[in-house]
Amino acid sequence: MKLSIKTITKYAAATALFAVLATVSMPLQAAQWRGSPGGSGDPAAGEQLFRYKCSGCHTFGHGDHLGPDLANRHNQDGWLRNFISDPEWSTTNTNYGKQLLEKWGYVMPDFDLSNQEIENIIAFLNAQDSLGPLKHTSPAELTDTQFEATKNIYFDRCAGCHGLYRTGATGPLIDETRSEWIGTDGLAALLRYGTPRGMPNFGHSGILTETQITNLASYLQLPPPDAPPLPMEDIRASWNLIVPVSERPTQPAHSRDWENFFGVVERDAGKISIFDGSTHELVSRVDVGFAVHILRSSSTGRYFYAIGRDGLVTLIDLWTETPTVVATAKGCHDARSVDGSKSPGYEDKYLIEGCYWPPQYVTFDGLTLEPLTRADLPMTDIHGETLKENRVAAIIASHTEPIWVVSLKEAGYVNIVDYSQPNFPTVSSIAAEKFLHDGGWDSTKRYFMVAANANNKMAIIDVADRSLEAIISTGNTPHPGRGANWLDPVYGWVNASTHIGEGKMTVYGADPVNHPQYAWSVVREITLPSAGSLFVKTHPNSPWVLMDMTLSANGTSHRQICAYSKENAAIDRCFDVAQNGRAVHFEFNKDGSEVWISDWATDGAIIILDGQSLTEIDKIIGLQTPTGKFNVHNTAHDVY
Ligand code: DHE
Repeated sequence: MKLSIKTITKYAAATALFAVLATVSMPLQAAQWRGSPGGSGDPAAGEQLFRYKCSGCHTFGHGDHLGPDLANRHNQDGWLRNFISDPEWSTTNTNYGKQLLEKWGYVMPDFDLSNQEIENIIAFLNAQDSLGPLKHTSPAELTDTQFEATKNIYFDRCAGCHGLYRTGATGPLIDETRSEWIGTDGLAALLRYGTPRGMPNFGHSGILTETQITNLASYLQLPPPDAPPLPMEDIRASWNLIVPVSERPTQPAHSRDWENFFGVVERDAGKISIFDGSTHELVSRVDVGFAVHILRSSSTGRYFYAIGRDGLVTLIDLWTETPTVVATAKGCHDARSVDGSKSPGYEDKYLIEGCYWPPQYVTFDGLTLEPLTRADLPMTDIHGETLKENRVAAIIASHTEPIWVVSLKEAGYVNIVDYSQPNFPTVSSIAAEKFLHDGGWDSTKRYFMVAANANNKMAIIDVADRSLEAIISTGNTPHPGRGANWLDPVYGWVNASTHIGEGKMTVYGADPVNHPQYAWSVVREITLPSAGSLFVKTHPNSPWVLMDMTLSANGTSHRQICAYSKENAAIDRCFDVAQNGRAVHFEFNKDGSEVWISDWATDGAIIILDGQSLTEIDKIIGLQTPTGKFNVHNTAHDVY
């Protein structure tokens, strides 16, 4: 059954039940158990707990989900009791636990339940066996105001991974049919606690309230509303040239080494803080777009381009006395990527912004952000299927040709956009793999290596030949950032990705000239303590390849980073870096003698490690949700 607002209204009377589920003891089917509880547990309390905490991953009688269907289990209660009370121990020390890990790929989170709570859950499971599949709680009926507010929450928090039309990409498909199958309780539990596969715990971390979670779980069972276009006239109207080129300095108006500046994204503050990489001093803090995502450097490095999730591009001049915003423009309602023109003769001349919504890319003058062209994306994927949504993921600029390499997420094409031609046309469309996301250059800057993360693959594009070179299966949800290039003692030049869905760095040969026998094959698989990794990074002068485990759900690894020795081809150490939040993303300084890591928290920090010893040499505190960091030299020259 598909749910519409009308059918939801039908359930209005039952809806209030869900609202109280989170906080108040609620009998539901428990009336049928009273008087025959069985064991020392209370099945009614167990049902409440099951719905609130377990139903995100488990169904009762509706089939397997992220964990097994718990109807008619064939295990002894004793085993289950031990398993719930210490999932990590049971997974490591029992044969059945090992089988579960093999099958499901991760250890069940430990909810730290009391003995009585565990008894209650077991009593519920046993009692429910005779009652059949557990009925879903009806979704809440949303007023127009609640619907609008919830739509905005979905747009801000969920659409990036699941898509505006919920067709899935980095996160799974959650259209109304699948959402209805997961059910109101299951959706709420997922939103509340997240998953070991990388879904954030929006409730537990205090980002969403229980009411917002209830509304979102209900909203997901309705068809998605249509999203508006952004035509060229609106893009032009958004253009704000704050400092004309004629009023900007013709040489740096300060004596700092601006090529060693770091731009640090303070995501939830909507600000970029710019630090002097030589002295670690704050040089400037500028306003940028909502939930600012990343920075890219212009070809000369003089300008930073910031891209906000609201599609606002901000041009920051690093030559003014203190770095200053000189222009802004908005080419998308929702965006993640931007890059400048880097080919000889076109330095700093043009800019491209790729949209998550609408399906388009927009080009701008690189010095003023005057909007130049808007191009619709094709709405057919590599298999000929018609798409409702097609988002621009990673964009990378060639250093030798006047082209941008543009990944189309849902379509699975990598497009080549030629900025030397009038109207910036797409001149080549290379069929790669669906669900393209992030990636970077190989060591020669001929091959673009991009993760098709929902398909567990890396696609290798030969940009010089405009062809698909290879597809590599790497593991569960690869997420390399820009990736890392280094010389392996056996395999020559290699590149690597870590994974969101499993604790593993996969290293693949990337040296088709000197080591063709290993090129584009997996040559090493390096086990990490946890899944949840977002970034892997190195620098030509560093002995290390560094990786984070930002989304780890094991309680410790989210604070840590791991260092892999290039020389020994093994993990050397994993250690705590973040104190207040999660360790995320790396950036080396210009000469690779330092590496900067974010402690991603409301009261966040940048931890600066010595590039050789990896000991902490400085800490910049007082930053709000610092995420990505971009060194001018390394970003302009694609050093990673
Ligand atoms: Fe990113 C790169 C998309 C969430 C920090 N991220 C990218 C790229 C894409 C992307 C397409 C490649 C851009 C390029 O190279 O042109 N990111 C998305 C999402 O869709 C997603 C999963 C969900 C969302 O709603 O945005 C998402 N990203 C995040 C985060 O939560 C991170 C950790 C912090 C934040 O911004 O909220 C984050 N993404 C980054 C960073 C890079 C990035 C730091 C650039 C890495 C680099 O070294 O260049």
